[in-house]
This record gives sequence, C-alpha cells and structure tokens, in this order.
Amino acid sequence: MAGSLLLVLAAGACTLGTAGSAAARPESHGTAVRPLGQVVPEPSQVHPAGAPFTLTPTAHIRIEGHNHDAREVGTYLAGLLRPSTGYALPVVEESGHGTGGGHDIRLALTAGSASLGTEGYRLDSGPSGVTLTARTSAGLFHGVQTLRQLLPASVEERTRQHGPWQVAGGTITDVPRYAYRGAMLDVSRHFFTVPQVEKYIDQLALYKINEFHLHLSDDQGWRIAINSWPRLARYGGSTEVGGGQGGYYTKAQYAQIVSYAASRHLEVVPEIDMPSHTNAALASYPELNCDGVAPPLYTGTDVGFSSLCVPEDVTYTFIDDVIRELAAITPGRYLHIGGDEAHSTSQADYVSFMNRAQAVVQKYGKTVMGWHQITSAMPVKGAVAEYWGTDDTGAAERAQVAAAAKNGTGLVLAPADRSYLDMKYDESTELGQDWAGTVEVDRSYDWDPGTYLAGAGVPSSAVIGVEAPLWTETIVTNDDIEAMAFPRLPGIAELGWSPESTHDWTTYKVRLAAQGPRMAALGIDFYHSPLVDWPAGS
Ligand code: NGO
Repeated sequence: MAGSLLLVLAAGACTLGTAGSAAARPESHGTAVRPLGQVVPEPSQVHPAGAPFTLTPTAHIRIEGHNHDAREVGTYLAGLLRPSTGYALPVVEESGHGTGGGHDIRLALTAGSASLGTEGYRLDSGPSGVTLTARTSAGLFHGVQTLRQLLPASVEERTRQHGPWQVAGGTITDVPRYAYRGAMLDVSRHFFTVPQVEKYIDQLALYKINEFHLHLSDDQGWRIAINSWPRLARYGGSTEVGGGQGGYYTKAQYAQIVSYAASRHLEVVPEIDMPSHTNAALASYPELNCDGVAPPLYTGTDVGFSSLCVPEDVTYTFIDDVIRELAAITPGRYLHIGGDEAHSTSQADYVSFMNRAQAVVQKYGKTVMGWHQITSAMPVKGAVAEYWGTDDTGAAERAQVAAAAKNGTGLVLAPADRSYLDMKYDESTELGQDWAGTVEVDRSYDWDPGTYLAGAGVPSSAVIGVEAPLWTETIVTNDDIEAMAFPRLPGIAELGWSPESTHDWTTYKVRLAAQGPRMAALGIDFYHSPLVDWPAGS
C-alpha cells in the first residue's frame, strides 16, 4: 500500500499534512514542497492550509519588538539560510521598519499563548510570510529547526543552491512531551576537542535536544581543569583508551562549550563519575587511594575496578573542591555524579559515600543527577536517576528504581539496549560494542518512555525525559560519532519531544528517510539502515 501511496503523492501534492503527511515520499532533490509536518521530531499539531510560502531574494527576517534573545535566534536563522539561498536576509527590528512587506520571516516573542510553555512555538506559513511565535527564545529556536526542516534539504548546503525555497502553507503548534531531552558524549574514553564537541552540539540542536551531558571523567582520563588539584587534568588527562595523548578542557574552554551549547539552547550537564570509574584521579594523587599508592594510568576498557577511598577524609576534601570548582563554571541546574558500576566499593561504603557526595552537590546549589544505581543508596530530594538498564535487568533492580521514583526521584530513561548510541546496529557494524545486544534503528525508536518501566511500578509522572548516551571506547572522530548517532539520535529525540499519539514506526521511518538528504547535505556520515527507504542520492 505504501508503494501506491508514494506514487500518488509524488505526483505533485503540496500541502498534505498531519499524520497522513508522514506517508508522503521524501523529496530526493530540492524542488517539491515538503508536506507540513514532515519533520523530526513530529510536531504535536499540524494543520495544512492554503498556498505555500516562498522565500524570495528581498526577504527580511523581522524581529517583533526590540528583543535581544529573539534577535540572536534571527541571526542564527540568517546564518543557516544565507549560504545556500544566496539571499541577504537582513535581520531587522519590526518596529523600526514599519510593518514590513509580505514574503518575510517573522520571529515574535510574546508573553501570551501560555499553552506554548517554555519551549513550544507556533509556525504560521502562507503566501504572505512565515511567522514563528513563542514565549521564549528557546521556543523560537525550536521553531527555527522546524522551519529549516520544512525547506528543501539543499538549504543545508554551504554553497549557493537553486530554489525554489518554499514552505507548505498552514499552522504548526508544537510543544515537547518531556522537559529533558538529552544526549551524552563520553570525552573521557577518547578526548574530543572544543570544535569537535561544537559540531555535535549543532547536530543535536537540529532535533530539538536540549540537554548536553558531558561525561568528563573516567578510569581512562580526567578532562576538566581543577585548580586545587592540578594533576587531575595535567596527568590524569594525559592519555585515553588505546594509549593516545588524551587531553582536557581548561576552564575557559569548558566555558566556551557551555556558551556554545547555550547559543543552541542546550544546557550542559557535567558528570564526574564516582566513587568508581576514578582510576585517572587515583593515578594522579596517591592520597586518594586507601593504600596510599597511585596506580598507573589506564588505557584499557574494563569497568568497575577503581574506587575512591570511602573512609578517608581527604576523599571529601577532594570531591568538595572538584564539585565547588565545577559548579562555579556550570550555569546549568544539574551536576551528575555517576555512581555506576561501583563493583570495588562495598554497598555500605557506597551508601555512605553517596550521602556525602550528594550533600556536596546540594551545598553548591546543583540538582543531583546519577546513574540509576544511586537508587540503591538514598537519593536526596529532587535527585534525578538515569536508568540505563536493559530488557535483562532484574526485577529487584527495577523495583528499587520504582521505589525511588514513587518517592520523588525523577527518571531520565537511557535504556542501554534502546538508546545507547555505542551499541552496534547489527553484527556487521564496525564501531561500537554489543554487550547490550545489537540495536537497529527500529529497536532504538520503538519503545514508549511513559510506560517503559510501568511494569515495575514506575509512575509515568516520574519520567522527566530521555537521553541517548554515546560512550567512546571505540569512537575517535566526528565521523565515528555521526556513524553511531545518526540516524538513532533523531529517534530518541522524537521520543523525547513528540506526543505519544504520534508514535508509529511505519510513518516515522518515512519522515526519517526524508532526513537522509538533509543529513547528507550537512555532511553527516550517517548509517544507511536497510530498514529505511533512503531517497536516492542521500
Ligand atoms: C556502561 C558503563 C560505561 C560504559 C558503557 C558502554 C554505564 C552507565 N556505565 O554504561 O562505563 O562505557 O556501558 O556501553
């Protein structure tokens, strides 16, 4: 049936929308008008109507009112559109230039429209212009991602392309399902430079990801400068998996990542993993070891062998200094303290350690986040646990997570056999690991965060969102990142953003296919899953 539908739709339909639109054939070259709603993540409400909008060489990007934040979003949009269209697209304040003509893109920040919340937006498109309306600059920014995806994929090229640059007519009203839509990058197993990280952040923004979790320390490397313990970065950061030279971020470089992420409306969630996954720190300072002897640096891929010395006072001086310095350069709300795989720490020690570590995070004004093993200790009020279990996770462990959830601990879901971007797609995938099995694009997408742990007794209200972690034992370059993150990351992003009612693999994979030419135009080296009918040339 899909085949005949494709033929019908390819014959020039231009304003099919909503769920039906998802079945339309993705364009393979830049001429057809994309159906309104052929966007990832799928918008919550799509109402196709009327004739399309056409971007013309004389168009302006008009900012309603004098608003710095909206203007920044306008400048970002102009930066996206200018190279491929070749149009000047001046960003102007509406009030300073009269009412403006037609054919413009308007960005309007308004206190009204309470239903748009803190991240939602409305997009109105027709022959007289496109208007994005939101209550926040984050909402406008997400609206810009939708607008961008409605334009032909060739708009992503950085050299001049042929139009026409059309957007289907109608209205999209869109708000996210979850407040936390995360992606994690492990910069410890392999180090990634600031420009490498920024590149990934840009790719995440396209799919409305709003939390960027940076795994900053592990056995193989400590990646953030801490002034009071300088050997952590200088020595503990001097290698990585396989024995390469590693690296670390100065505080200024970390601030650069934070501000770049903020410019793409992502909040940085820094993680210092403890009490295990700490060999880089233990190697840097002998006094952190119970026997007073620093182990050698580690460049292998085992887990669970290291532990901070729980009974020693110096351990708490250390974590106080580290968390204080990190909190001071982190404007975001969360500070992630790991807590996974503490196989070399007794359970009693783990609980006493976590009680003290959580108190330090709170002392410096941050919300505690940890892997879900923190639910085996005593999560403080407001803590968030990140669930990374699999279908094989035992009932007792799930029950512990459920008990914490019922007690107020928020949950971010990152099931390893669904959302871990380092899992191989199938046996032939060169990169990645398969300890949680292989995870094809359909498996990665096809689960519901709201009910995923319902069987264990987790109320859907405890779930604050989803995350796609990318562990980097086997990942070295941006190409590697892209090959594993794309196209699974857009699916996790959709689980985080789109209403449950839109969840449907058969229509999702058509919208995903339409992302192929866009990812290709962006230079994203994505995995061409055989489950998706990628348009020719993508
Ligand atoms: C586990 C482990 C990490 C590994 C990762 C590899 C968690 C939370 N701890 O996930 O140290 O890098 O698997 O997939």
